Amino acid sequence: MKRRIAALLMMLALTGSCGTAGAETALLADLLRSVDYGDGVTYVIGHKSPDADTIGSAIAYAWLLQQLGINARPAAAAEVNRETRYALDLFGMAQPEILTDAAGKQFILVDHSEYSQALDGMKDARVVGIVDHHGIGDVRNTQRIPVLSLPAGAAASIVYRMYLDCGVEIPRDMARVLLMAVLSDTKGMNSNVTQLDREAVDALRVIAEISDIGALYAGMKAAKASFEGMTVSEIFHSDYKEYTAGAVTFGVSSVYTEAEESLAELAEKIEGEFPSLYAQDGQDLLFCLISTDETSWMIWYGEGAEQAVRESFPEYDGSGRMIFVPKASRKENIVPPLTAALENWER
Ligand SMILES: [Mn+2]
Repeated sequence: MKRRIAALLMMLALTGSCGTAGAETALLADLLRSVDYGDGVTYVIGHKSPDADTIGSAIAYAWLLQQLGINARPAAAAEVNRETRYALDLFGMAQPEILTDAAGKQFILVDHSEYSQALDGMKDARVVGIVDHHGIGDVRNTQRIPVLSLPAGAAASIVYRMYLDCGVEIPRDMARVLLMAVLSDTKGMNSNVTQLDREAVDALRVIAEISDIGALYAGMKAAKASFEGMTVSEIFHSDYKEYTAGAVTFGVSSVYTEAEESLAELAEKIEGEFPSLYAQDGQDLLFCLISTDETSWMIWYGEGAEQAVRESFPEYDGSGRMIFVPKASRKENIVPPLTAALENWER
């Protein structure tokens, strides 16, 4: 009963503070509130190897849900990557609490919807919502929960839209982490961009009070490309995702470097460590996409990995590495053909 009253008060407060929030715009807020969240905390969390979109979406979506009277808290599956840390430091904001085991807890997932990319133990957790831009994963809950997936360059662009649809004003700090997130996933609005991302960035840059988004993204990119003091395993895992296709599991790392001349050096280093990375990750196949702004090199490891490349990329020349010009996107150019090829394999 107390919760109900608190929610009603919150609704009144929102309606009072935001004159434009009419009956139509409050519909999504009502639907989000209608879920049975129980008495405990609901963690809002993104995927493993957290990137800027995963972190920005978790922080901003948890904040939105808090405004709706929901006991939501942002969380992360690991330390944030360098790009994200750079931006959060710049904004004077803290990284979310790090969780190591999902079992027994309650979650809303952002920026992923597959168990293979979720915090360990997620199959033994309760998932009460999903906001994603990667299609539909295998996370299950047969109860009535809000699941929102849209064709967007970043999950954060969807979260931005949800603020509008809930009639909740976006504060400066939330605009900043959302902007950080969209710029990261769209490579500075140069990749995977949809109309939703454009609308989000146009609005967010004003609220965030960040006039030069090019400079913000350049700083993030430079931080990401700095491998100083990092082991090869840390470089490989700084942006690493795991997938399942039929009976085959595979991991794909994406490494960004600013300098063309570092491509060969990085490829050699990672190839040298592949046996131990392979043992560590427990996947059937490993791939690594090393990119500059212009080009990508793909390298791989594991029995059948080269065969998978042959089947997925008919243009592969058999040289042991594959070069993409212009650069390739893991999400757009690498994972879909690999998945399609590997789905027919028997193991
Ligand atoms: Mn994303």
